[in-house]
Amino acid sequence: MRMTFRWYGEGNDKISLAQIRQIPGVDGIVWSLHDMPAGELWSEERITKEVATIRQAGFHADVVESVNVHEDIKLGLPTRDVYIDNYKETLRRLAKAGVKVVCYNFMPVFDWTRTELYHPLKDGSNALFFEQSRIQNIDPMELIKTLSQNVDVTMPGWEPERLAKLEHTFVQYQGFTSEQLWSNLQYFLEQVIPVCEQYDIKLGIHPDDPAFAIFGLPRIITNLTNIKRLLSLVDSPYNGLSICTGSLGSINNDIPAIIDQCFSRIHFMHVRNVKRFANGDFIETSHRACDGSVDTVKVIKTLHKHGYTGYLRPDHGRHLWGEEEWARPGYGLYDRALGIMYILGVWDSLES
Ligand code: CS2
Ligand code: MN
Repeated sequence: MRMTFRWYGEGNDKISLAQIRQIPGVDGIVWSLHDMPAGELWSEERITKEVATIRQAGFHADVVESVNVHEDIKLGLPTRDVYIDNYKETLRRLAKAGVKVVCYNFMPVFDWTRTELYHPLKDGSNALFFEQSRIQNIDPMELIKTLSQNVDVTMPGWEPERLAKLEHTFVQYQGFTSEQLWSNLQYFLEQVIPVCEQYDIKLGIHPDDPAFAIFGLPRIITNLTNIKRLLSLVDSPYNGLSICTGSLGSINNDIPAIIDQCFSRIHFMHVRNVKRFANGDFIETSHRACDGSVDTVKVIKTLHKHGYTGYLRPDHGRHLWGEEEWARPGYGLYDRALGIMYILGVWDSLES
């Protein structure tokens, strides 16, 4: 297992590489060009510069999360081919810069969705929260406006250019079915995977978060059956997975079973915990197994049993010790660092 940490880049992340350096066990930075609109070609200069910054600080830059997929590709519009060509060229350039794995997702319109960013927990910290009844009764535009009011950072999938077009995008998705989404995903993978094979760069799709349809938009990367279907769309090791225990844990998935059955295709792991409530709400918790609904110990044991040598990172953490004042929602320093120590603690005890 190779421990990594997601970092949003110089001037864009309040956490520094020097701080990350002090977390035991982290040897790689998961990065992206976060200001790059989905569908744009990434410039070689920008890629080289970012990789150099990361390497100079003593880390590898093997994992990119994410290269976002343009909405026209998901919608299957005739204009998709231009964006797919850009995607292929970006992959070639990343591979040349030494990148090994690219994480992406195929969720219509939104990346991860929550109804509250700072929901209080009993211990005095706060965390991302999802409340079913609020999602059902709120207009998505209104939700986004409310959530982004007090946040001066851009969250993944909430980039300004996406939000600006939100109303129009919703109209485009009217009547859109999950089968259409599957077929557009297949079209995309059939084009892109041969490039991955040629340049030795692996794709790992991130599960949908939460793992069920919201706002009437289909979501397909949600459970074992669908993950197997995804893997069979193009049967190549380069068509792989980023398994996120928190996303899959938003419903009652047997994550160790998913790892068992799809192990050879897992290139990247996100480990975090969520507590599900009987009414379908869920809140993000510490990484500890007993704090949430995901048996994170069993997840780590299962990876260890298979001899996992791929990349892994802690995912969202709670906001601790007042860091919600400055940290990006879900991406503070403290709980992700604690999460790493927990994951490594379990791993090391298995090793010994
Ligand atoms: C996060 C996502 O929701 C999550 O679990 O890890 O923001 C993730 O980074 C993207 O969906 C990957 O494309
Ligand atoms: Mn994740």
